Amino acid sequence: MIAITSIIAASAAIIGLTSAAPANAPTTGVVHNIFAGSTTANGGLHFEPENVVAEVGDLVTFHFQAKNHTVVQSSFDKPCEPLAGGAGFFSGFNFPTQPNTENLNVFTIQITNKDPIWYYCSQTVGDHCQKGMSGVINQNFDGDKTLAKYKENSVNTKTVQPSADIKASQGGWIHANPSCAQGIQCS
Ligand SMILES: *[C@@H]1O[C@H](CO)[C@@H](O)[C@H](O)[C@H]1NC(C)=O
Ligand SMILES: [Cu+2]
Repeated sequence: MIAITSIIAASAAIIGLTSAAPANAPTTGVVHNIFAGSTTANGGLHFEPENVVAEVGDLVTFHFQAKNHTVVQSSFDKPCEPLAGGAGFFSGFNFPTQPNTENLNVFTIQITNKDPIWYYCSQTVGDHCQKGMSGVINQNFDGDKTLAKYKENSVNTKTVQPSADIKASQGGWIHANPSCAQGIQCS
């Protein structure tokens, strides 16, 4: 687990790729790290871990690995499409990464309620979402809206980008990857 202080320190030194600053909401100090592009699972078209339980005030940090992935918030009902109304998060295409490294930057969101958060990778070259590159935070484990079902429903969809400017991130913030200062190779 990464201390919240290192996240805040890292975000202060940022390159300003994204407009959203860290939310002023109270934080628990808990950071969940999710790795986009695991080289072992599903040919790298994978978020690891792809099913996370997080509390209100926790942070979720996406670390990008090899290839050129994104993370986009979606609904369960419309896989591979952004959440309606433009309210969801989007990392933007800002993280092309060399094999066996992590990107120099990460994308962090804050959990503000306990509703399920569905997300996918919007890379169309190679149809990442249709091939199962998706995940969930706070799935309702009593219901039938499962991640397996989301992936099944993804297969015949067409990926939609949240905005015409595919680098325009929203709903979270881009900041220096704290792992790079801790011995992880970054590119
Ligand atoms: C990343 O993917 C996007 C969308 O397919 C593409 O426009 C962009 O050129 C890619 N970047 C690199 C460095 O490959
Ligand atoms: Cu991807």
